[in-house]
Amino acid sequence: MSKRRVAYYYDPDVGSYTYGVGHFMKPQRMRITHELLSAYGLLDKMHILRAERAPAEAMSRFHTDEYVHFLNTVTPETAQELTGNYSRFLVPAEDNPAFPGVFEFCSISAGGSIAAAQRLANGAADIAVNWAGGLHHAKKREASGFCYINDIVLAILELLRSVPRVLYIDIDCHHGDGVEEAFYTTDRVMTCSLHKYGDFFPGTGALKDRGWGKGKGYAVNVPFRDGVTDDSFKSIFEPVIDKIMEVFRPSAVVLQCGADSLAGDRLGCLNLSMHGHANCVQYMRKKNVPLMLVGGGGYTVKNVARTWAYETACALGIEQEIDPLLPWNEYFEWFAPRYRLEVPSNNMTDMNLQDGYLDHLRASVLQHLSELQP
Ligand code: V1S
Ligand code: CA
Ligand code: ZN
Repeated sequence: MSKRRVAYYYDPDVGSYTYGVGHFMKPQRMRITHELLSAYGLLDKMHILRAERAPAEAMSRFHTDEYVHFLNTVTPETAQELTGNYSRFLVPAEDNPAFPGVFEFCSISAGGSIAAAQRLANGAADIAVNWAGGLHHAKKREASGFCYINDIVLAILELLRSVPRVLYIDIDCHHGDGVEEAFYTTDRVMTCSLHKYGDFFPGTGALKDRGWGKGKGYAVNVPFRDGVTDDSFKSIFEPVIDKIMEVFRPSAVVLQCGADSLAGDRLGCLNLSMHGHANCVQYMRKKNVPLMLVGGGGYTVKNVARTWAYETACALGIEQEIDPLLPWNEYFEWFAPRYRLEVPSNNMTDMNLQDGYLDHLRASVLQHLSELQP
């Protein structure tokens, strides 16, 4: 397997922002991931880049001027008034608080993904990584599900300036609704989200939702039940991706690596091990198409850092050289008592294996995709 030029976007300030005490989203996870990369000696093996922070004008390529202006102005003190008692922009406020520095945090996240897209588009990198990105729920005129600015939509719009077709793949436990909605009526972007579906946020992403107008067939949804294992996930992911590569022939791929699909996540309910999750990165790398990796969800912080560090090694193609025992690092005590890299799966029941659901799901998605062929 040949080498890949990997560009890694990281802003050392990103870990200092906090959504507030008790909120599940912890920007500190990017700092811990970075520390693991440093401890493993991986930073010397890729281009480390600090992107320019995205200005308001760049965000307005997708979001409304009114919403971007609001985000650029709001403070914890003015939030109630500027949102009309939380009736617009930040609904609900518990999910999407107006935390101090929210606009700068969004500028870092979006700036990284836009710069990553530019680097892929101009051919200076084969794989570009922005673990601060992946905020897939943000809508044109409002925040949703801990996401304020949709860095993924902005990155895809940037790629579309240079390439004809972009494939978006989303392995976060939640449906990638904001990205799907943004490109629902176009055949230039195919979105494919795998997620838990049924009595689960955000409630969208049914198998039958497949795009509209020119975009009919270009939205792909894989709605899982609780407890997906590595084998179940792989048995759908690989054939579905192979079929998409055949019928859609993307010129670039954006892979959202939300880590709440891992076993033991505080919000998720799937059962992937680190290796099962990272198989998606390894599989896409082998496709030899410009590839962007972004973060997303992930609420058991130590496991997010483990997985994104390992997936960075996968991007470099040196995962075989990674010591399964964690090297000493600034956050070493977080990894007690095992001090190992692996995130194991657990013994929860895979509800997808009941009543032939998994086989039905795979067959349905593959059937939909075969209808796209001329
Ligand atoms: N599941 C879940 C969940 N938990 C919370 C939450 C709980 C306590 C807090 F202090 C703040 C938030 N919110 C939710 C979900 C949103 C999940 C977002 C996932 C994001 C991602 O991983 O895909 C990408 C970064 N929100 C809801 O379920 C909405 C409510 C309906 C229930 C929770 N309450 C707090 C708000 C309304
Ligand atoms: Ca998903
Ligand atoms: Zn999620």
